[in-house]
Amino acid sequence: MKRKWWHGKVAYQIYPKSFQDTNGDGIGDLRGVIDHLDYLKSLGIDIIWLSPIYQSPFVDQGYDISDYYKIDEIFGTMEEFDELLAEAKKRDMYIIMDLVINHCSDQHEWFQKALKDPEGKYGDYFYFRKGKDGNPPSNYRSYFGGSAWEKVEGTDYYYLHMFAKEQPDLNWNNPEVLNELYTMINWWLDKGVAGFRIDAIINIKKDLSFPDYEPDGPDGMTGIFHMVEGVDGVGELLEDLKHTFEKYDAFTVAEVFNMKKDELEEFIGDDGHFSTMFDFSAHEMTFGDHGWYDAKKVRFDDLKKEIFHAQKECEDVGFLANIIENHDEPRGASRYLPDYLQNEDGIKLLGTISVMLRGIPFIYQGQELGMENIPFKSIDEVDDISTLDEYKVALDAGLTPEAALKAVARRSRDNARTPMQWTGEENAGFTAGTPWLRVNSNYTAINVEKETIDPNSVLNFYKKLIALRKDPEYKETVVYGALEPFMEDRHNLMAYYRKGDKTLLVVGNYQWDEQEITLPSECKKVLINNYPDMVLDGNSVKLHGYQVLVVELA
Ligand code: TEU
Ligand code: CA
Repeated sequence: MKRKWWHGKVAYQIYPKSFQDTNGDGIGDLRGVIDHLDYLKSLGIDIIWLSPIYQSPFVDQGYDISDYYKIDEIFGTMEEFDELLAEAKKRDMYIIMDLVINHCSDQHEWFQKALKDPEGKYGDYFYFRKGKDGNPPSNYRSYFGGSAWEKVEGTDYYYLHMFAKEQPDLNWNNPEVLNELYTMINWWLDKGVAGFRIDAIINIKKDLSFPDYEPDGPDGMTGIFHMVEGVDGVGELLEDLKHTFEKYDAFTVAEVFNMKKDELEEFIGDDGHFSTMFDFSAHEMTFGDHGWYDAKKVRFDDLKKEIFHAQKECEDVGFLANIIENHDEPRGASRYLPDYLQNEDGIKLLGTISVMLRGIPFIYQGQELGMENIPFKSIDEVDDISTLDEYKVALDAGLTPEAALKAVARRSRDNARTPMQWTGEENAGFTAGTPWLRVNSNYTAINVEKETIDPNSVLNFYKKLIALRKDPEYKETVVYGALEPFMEDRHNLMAYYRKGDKTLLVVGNYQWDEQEITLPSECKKVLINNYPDMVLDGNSVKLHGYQVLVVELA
């Protein structure tokens, strides 16, 4: 594997709207990000991914961009963005932007022009097709529910939107569109952004015959992902993009779902289209067959199997970006730990398992504090477009309103979007005004201020984990060492080696009962421990409930 500048880095995702408000409008802003760069630096963060800050009507929280060259005024100004870049640079930190190019906003000038003349130049920037006998061109259900085709009033035309109807898909077969996108990408790279997180990229490849698929729900439609799975050749579309990134030695992390088995090398190999891509294997395990309401509970042994499988697949190919949560997922602490044990030890165990994997760790804002899901009191508290749709899906499936709320609350994207918890003061120190989304009431116990001074806090534990990745003595092993499972079949035990110039063993006891294991060789040094002690007798270790260790072996 070719060595790259980002291999040893640790990344952090900021959801700007919920990070820090500085002008009292209840919405996080760029000034708030600048103000906390030192906090992130002290945590050990190198790369910051900003969820979209471009001009947007916010139908899907900024993932609907109406001008790729403007900072939305709710976040601040371009001058402030430049200041952020400069301040990050001073601290040896890198900023990456969210690149949302499968679709734009229906308020984008391209789409406004297209609507006026679907057969004209701008009509070809999108996918306008005529309906079939008064029906949409095909039976696709969009990711956010309802038909993926929206009728243009007063014409026979429909346009394609894989997400909300306010997010029309861009036509990647039109060279003019690609030119517009490449120009824009170059413009941001010239400005000094270090790269991009690339949104929903697998969806850019369409089957232009737009075939119908077997309906998979009571609405008679079929999830549009069936079209994605049924078409090959996304890689061809990505070639030029790759050269653009190469020119700048940019770091890119792709959001890829529904990848074909043989595409891994093409995506993240030495000459791959992206630097890395997220490992969503844990997240994917909780997908329901019909919606969030029939989402599956994850058994820890299965989770472990998935993680090891993903690591194995990429061991000779490249690096995955490892996550526990992001802005589309519930909080890991609430999701991957059983209810009765969502405590600090469990949270530290999850964090260790993830951060010590081979790959690039991405920490989502608040994860380092052990932030948890928010108990929604009513569906009226929900902002997220996807949650509102899934609520409807659950009701349509016959769930009572109470049951439907409970089901979608577990999985809601808003769980991760509640304001960052900075202090124990009102609104967790996030805003002096009214927060756009309710602050989780646990903020008096879980916040940066409190955790900074508590040596045993989740925050200080994360600092140690990240510091270990960067420790000159262990860096080579943690970054490049092979990952090998240890005692893979032991129930409720997650254990793996990292083997480089040193041999490390990561062991986590995912249960309340003690568990005894025998180390394969002598323990030279304990590097990470979420308990004050380690019960060692010869080479045998008695692990406490939810104990996690990283040890150096002889
Ligand atoms: O998500 C794309 C995605 O593929 C979805 O699976 C998404 O996770 C799901 O709909 C959640 O309910 C990306 C962004 O991360 C997401 O926030 C955006 O809403 C979406 O693209 C559209 O841009
Ligand atoms: Ca603000």
